Amino acid sequence: MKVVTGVVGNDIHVVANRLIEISLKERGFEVFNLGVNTYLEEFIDAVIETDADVLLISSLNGEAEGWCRDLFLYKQRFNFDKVTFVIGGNLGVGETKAEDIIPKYKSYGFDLVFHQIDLNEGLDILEKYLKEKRS
Ligand code: B12
Repeated sequence: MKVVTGVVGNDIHVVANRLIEISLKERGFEVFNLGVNTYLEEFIDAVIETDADVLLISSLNGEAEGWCRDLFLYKQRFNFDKVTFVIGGNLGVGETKAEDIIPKYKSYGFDLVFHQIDLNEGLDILEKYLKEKRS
């Protein structure tokens, strides 16, 4: 399965991004890592060009909301039925609660939202979700 990943917007925190690439490869995914400082439009282009199954966006500085809220517009424009949209990391600025944050990102079109969740826990849930989607 193909995964496009990277860190959204003006965010330059790179360490988790490297770990995500390594972990996804170890789990058998083909990874297209766009790295830090990547804008939503660039992610969408890459998903189309690679015919990806998953878009996995990471955000650490907490500013993803502003960069990602147009996802639903791209989902209206292109047929992304087979694509699973995932976002994780620190999804708000300052002290934020998952129960406030997750519904917002879901309303933008993300299928799976991981706010301050360990990477491997999130990837386990992603794999389970993909298995169920295929069956
Ligand atoms: C190193 C660091 C920096 C370095 C980054 C160097 C680099 N090129 O990577 C520098 C000094 C440049 C920096 C800058 C800034 N930083 Co900084 N930085 C950190 C720090 C200390 C460590 C981040 C890190 O690398 N951790 C190691 C990785 C492995 O852990 P992680 O990032 O937590 O990632 C894990 C999870 O988040 C998760 N995860 C991540 N993505 C995803 C995706 C999915 C799908 C899943 C399931 C899980 C997942 O998996 C990872 C592994 O378990 C953190 C504080 C901290 N202790 O975490 C602050 C922190 C991330 N930074 C912060 C801030 C605010 C900034 C600045 C805005 C500061 C400023 N005022 O200038 C700038 C932003 C720059 C920018 N444009 O993005 C805040 C973010 C706060 C928020 N979200 O509310 C933090 C949390 C510090 C704090 N407590 O305030 N930073």
